[in-house]
Order: sequence, then C-alpha cells, then structure tokens
Amino acid sequence: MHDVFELDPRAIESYRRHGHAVVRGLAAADEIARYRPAILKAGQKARYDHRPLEERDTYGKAFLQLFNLWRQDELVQEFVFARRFAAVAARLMGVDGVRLYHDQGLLKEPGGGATPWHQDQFYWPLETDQAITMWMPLVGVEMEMGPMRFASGSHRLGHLGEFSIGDESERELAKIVERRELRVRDHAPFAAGDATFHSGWTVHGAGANHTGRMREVMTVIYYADGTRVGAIDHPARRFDRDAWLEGCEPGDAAAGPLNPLLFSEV
Ligand SMILES: O=C(O)CCC(=O)C(=O)O
Repeated sequence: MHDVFELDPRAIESYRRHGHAVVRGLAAADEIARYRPAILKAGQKARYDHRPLEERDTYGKAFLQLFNLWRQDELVQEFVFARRFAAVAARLMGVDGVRLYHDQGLLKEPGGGATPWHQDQFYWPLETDQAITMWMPLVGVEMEMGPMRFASGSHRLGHLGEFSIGDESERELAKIVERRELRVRDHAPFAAGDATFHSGWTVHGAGANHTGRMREVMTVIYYADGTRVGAIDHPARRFDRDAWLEGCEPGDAAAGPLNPLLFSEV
C-alpha cells in the first residue's frame, strides 16, 4: 500500500469541531478487492458468537465483532498497519505519531439490529483524549444498511457515564443528545474504501440493516504515541487492558507488544 494521501483540510476541521469526519476514497477499489477476502476469512476464524440473531441481546444483534484480525493473516496485517490510514488518524488529531490499540471487523448481518448510542473511550484505559477509530466499509453502504451516526460536538463533553454498549447506553445517551440538542450526522452513502473517523468520546451508533446484504466494515483504533495507561477502575477497562495493552500497568507508556507505532512524523 502506498503512503501518500491528500487529506482535505475540511476533514481536519470537521474532526476537531464535530468529533467525526468522513474521508472519501482512502482505500482504492482495487485495494479493497485485494484485502477484503483475507479480512473476511480471518473474521470467520475469529467469530466467537455463533448464536442465531434472534437469540442475541441488543448489542449482539448489532454486529458480529471480530477482534484483532491482523494477528491471523499477513495480508490483513498489511491493511491494518497501513501507514496511509495511520497518518490520516495522526493528522486529524494533530499528533506526531499513533499506535495501534486494536482492529475489529464489524459485520452487521442482514436483518441485524441498530447499534446503540455509546462512547468507545468508556472501555479504554488510556490517559488521553487523542484516540480515534477509523471505520471503513468493504462494500458499498447505503442508509438502509445501517451506517454510523454521530452526535456532533459530543466529544467535547468527555466521559458521560459508565455505560457499556446496550439498552442503557442507548437510553441514557439519547437523553443527553436530545437535551443538549446535538446535531446527529451520518455520512452515508459510502463506497467501499471510504472511511469515517471519530473521536473516543464522540457519542455514536448506527442504524439497523434492513437489506439482505451483509454490512462489511473494518475498523482500526489508534491513539497518540506517548499515551500512558490509565486507571483500571472498571471491569470493562480491565478487560481491555488485559486484551489490548498486554503487559502494561497503569502509569506505564501504552506501548506493549500489541501496540506498534504505525505512524511517526519523526
Ligand atoms: O459499525 C457499527 O455499527 C458501530 C461501530 C462502532 O461503534 C465503532 O467503530 O466505534
């Protein structure tokens, strides 16, 4: 994958102001065609929830969540480690370097439910506000397939409560979005290889998949190089520290063996 990408300054402004931005054509169609089969194959191996859709709770119905696919396949690793993607993440946040937190495939099945409102950073024991997710469809995604939606400006509100993703996060965060009159934005429709980026504190969710097609999305989470591990003061943050920050204790640099530096200006 080549490194060069001309980032539209309007994306930087949107990210800083609203907590989310769209970057069209970040990966080309031929690149998606090359990496998609490997990502889907790795995803099949990583699938841990084999219950039928109707037996799952709200969170389980929203998508199949397939973690750290880069560890399964060299081609997937090339995609997840792409300097081009990491450079965009760094430029949006205005930092010199970014490390990998983890990747995840998010497959919203035909008939899959809505993704409840939530804040990602509730899960992340990272002492920084400079953390970001790239969400990249591997297929065209129109409104009916359940693209992401973002509560603009919510990243500035910080940690809004100990809400893991589910019915409670949907209910409580919807109240905040309404009370504060936050504008809800999506960037649909998407071509394969377009991407959105959102900040760790941005309140976001997604619609249900009303089509007969799988909404195939790959995500990569990055944080600023130099970030320290935060307090392990919630079971969700303990889970994340153990899973994604191997060997790192609170106060340590968040730079374990699973957190390579994917982009550095220096
Ligand atoms: O793809 C979705 O439905 C939700 C994705 C999401 O919450 C995320 O990438 O942070």
